[in-house]
Amino acid sequence: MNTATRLATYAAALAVVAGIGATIGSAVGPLRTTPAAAESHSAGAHSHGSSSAVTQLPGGLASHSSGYTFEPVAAAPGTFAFRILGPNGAPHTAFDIEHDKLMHLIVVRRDTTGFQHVHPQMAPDGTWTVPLTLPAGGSYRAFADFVPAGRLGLTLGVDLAVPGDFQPVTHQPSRVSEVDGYQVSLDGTLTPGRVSPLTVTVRKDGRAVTDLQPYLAAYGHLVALREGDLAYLHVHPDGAPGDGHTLPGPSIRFDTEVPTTGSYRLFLDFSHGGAVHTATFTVSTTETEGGTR
Ligand SMILES: [Cu+2]
Repeated sequence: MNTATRLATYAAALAVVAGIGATIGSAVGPLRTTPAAAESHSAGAHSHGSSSAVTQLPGGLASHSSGYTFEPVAAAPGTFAFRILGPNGAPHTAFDIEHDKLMHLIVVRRDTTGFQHVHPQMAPDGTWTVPLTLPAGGSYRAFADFVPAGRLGLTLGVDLAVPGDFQPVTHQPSRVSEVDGYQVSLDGTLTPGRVSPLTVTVRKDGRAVTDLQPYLAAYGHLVALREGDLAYLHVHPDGAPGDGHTLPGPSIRFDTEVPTTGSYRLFLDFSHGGAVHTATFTVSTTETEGGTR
């Protein structure tokens, strides 16, 4: 498909997405990354010395990377559908499980409100579908976080536009989140280019929660987005349920690495009382711990 055809297809497909008359936004073009650098989990990934200068970007900034393409397709109202095209241009169907799932889809409005984390199902032809409603006007970013079988993990992103009034929300630094009757606090500092331990602590009605339920093979799942461009950052829980030393709360530890100075929005999914809750934080690399508490 040439670019014009492809964009026309996107527009036609997205007009159907969730019945919202969406059109494609500014999905950026191919960007140069190396598979090893693009999604490396190692703190030293930035120091691979080489004469070939390669732009190393965090995940989620491109719809195409390392040979794979995130392509929305037409879907019934209230449903989002897409394919991941492989290096040969055909829909890719072989994926490895990561955090209990073959595919993680994160959708958030570009002002980082309305965060959703869902798990699409794949048909044999490689088409993924998931119920999805985008409730308010604005430009949204959809992230597909997956691992092609036998390869390194990737996060690809596309924009979804929803017509309607848009009132952007700004976020002040915040290390305490109130959600569904829970009080969730965040400790730790973000240091650019270094793995920084972050600890979240979950309380309900002021009492420590010590019976968190496993969710996505952990007691919590943390997504970090850089404010300004929504770079998507991998965050790894430290310890897993059943490993003999990780307790089911009240604290959950994460190893977080942010690439640059700036402000980051953090979204913590945790499971308790049979439901998944999402706590939200806003942390700047320049603030010192305790400065805003
Ligand atoms: Cu997920």
